[in-house]
Amino acid sequence: MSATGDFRISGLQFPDGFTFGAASAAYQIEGAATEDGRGASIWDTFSHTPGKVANGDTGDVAVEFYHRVDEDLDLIKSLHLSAYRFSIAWPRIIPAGTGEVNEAGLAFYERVVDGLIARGIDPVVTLYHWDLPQPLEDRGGWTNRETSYAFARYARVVGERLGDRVAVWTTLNEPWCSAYLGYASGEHAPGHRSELEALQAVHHLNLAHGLALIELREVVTRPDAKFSVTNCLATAYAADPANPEDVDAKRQIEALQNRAFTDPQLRGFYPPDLLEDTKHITDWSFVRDGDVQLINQPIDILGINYYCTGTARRGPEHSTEGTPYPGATRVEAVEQPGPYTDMGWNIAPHGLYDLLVATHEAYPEFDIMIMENGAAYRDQVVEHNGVKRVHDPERVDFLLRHFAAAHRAIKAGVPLTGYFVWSLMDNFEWAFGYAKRFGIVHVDYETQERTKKDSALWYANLAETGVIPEQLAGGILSSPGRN
Ligand code: GCO
Repeated sequence: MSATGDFRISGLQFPDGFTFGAASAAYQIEGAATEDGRGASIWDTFSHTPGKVANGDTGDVAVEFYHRVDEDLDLIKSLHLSAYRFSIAWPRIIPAGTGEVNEAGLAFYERVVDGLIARGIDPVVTLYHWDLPQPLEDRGGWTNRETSYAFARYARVVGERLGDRVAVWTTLNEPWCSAYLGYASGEHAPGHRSELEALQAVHHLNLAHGLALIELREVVTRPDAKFSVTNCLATAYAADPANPEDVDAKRQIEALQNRAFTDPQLRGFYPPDLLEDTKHITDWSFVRDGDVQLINQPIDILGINYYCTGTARRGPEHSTEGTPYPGATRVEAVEQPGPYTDMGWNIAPHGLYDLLVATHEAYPEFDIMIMENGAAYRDQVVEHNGVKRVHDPERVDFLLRHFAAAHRAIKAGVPLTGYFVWSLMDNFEWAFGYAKRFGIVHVDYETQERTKKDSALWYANLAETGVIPEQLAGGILSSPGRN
C-alpha cells in the first residue's frame, strides 16, 4: 500500500533532527504512591472515592515506573526514541504543596533525567500533569490564586535542581482538562461541578504557567533549553460552514477550549468574546491588573495534544451546568463519523493536519510539537513459539496516518519539530482506570511484564530512520481509503 487520499504515506522522510518521542505522566505510571515522602494528590483522593474511577482502579501501583526506572529507560532506548516526555509529581517534590521540599523526590527525578541523558535521550519535563497536592485543594485548589504562586515556587525548586539538564520544559499539560473536567463536569479530580470555579481555574492555571516561566527562566542554565506549554486544542468544525449560527457555535467552543488559554499565554489578553459568552457566570474580576502580562511570558515551543475532532452546531437553549462547556448554552455537539478507537474517539488524521495549520496561522512565531497523539485499543498478548507478541494493526494504522498528516503539515510550512506518541506503556487512564490501553508497549498488570506491541516495532523503525516505514515486520497495514 502506498497511497491514500491525495498523499503518499510510506517512504515519507522527516526533517533531520526531528524529535521522535513518547509521553507519559507521573500518576499514570509511577505507583509507589506513599513511598519516600510523596504526599497525596487530588488524584489519590479522587481515585479512592468510590464511583469515580472505573473498576475502583487507582494509581497506587500503576506500572511501577518508580521501581523500574532502569528497565523502562532501556526500553525507550531500544525503541530509538530521541526524547522522552514525562511529568514530575508535585507531591513528591513539595508534599504539602507549600512548605518543605522532599529531597527524595528530587533525587528520583534526577535519576530519571540522568538515566535518559546517559542513554542519549532528551528529557522533556511536564511540571503539571494534574496531580495537585491535596492540601492545596483543601484550600480551594485552582480556584485559589495562591495555588498559582505555590506552583511557581515548585517550578523554581525543580528548575534549580534539573535546569542544567532538561531539554524541554512544559509548564502545564492540558489546562482545559484540569479546569473544565476537574471543576465543571467533575469527571476528573477534584470532581467539582461549578461553572464559576472552572473559569477561576482557567485563570489561575494560566497565571501559574506565567509565574512558573518567570522562575524557570531565572534558574535554568542549560543553554539550549526550550520552554513550552501543552494545550489540548479543539479541532472544531461548524456543522454547516455556510450557516452563521453554526459558525458561531464553533467560535464559542474555540473560545472556551483554545483561546481561553492561548490568547493570554501567547498574546496577553483574554478573548473578549469569551468574557461576553460567560458573563452570566462571572465578571472575571478574579483577573487582576497585570495578570495577563504575567501570563504572557515568552515561550519557544507550543505543545499541542491531538486525539480527535469535534463539530458544533447551534442547538436549543440549555443549561451547561455539569458539562465541560460553561456558558455554551446554545451549542450542540454533532456526532463524528467513525471509525473510532476504544475510547469511542473518532479517527481523523486530517484533523491533526487542520489543527497544525490553523495553530501555525494563528501563532506563526512558535515552533510546534505534538506532545501527545495516540490511540487506545483492546490489545492482547499472543504467544508464537514461546515469543510474546501483541498484534495491534489498528494502532499501527492510526500512527501511520497521523504521522503522514504531520508530515503533510511540515510540507505546508508548519514548523513542527517533534512528535510524542501517547503513550510509551499502557497505564492508568484517569477515570477509565486500567480499562483503556494506550501504550505502544503492553503491560501485564498482574506481573508488570512489558511486551512491545507491533506498533512499538513500527515506531522504532520510524524513529531510527526518520522515514515512515512501508510495513512493519510481519504485520499488515489495514485498508487504505480513509485519511
Ligand atoms: C490527556 C492526557 C493523558 C491521557 C491521554 C489519553 O490528554 O488526557 O494528557 O494523560 O492519558 O490523553 O486520554
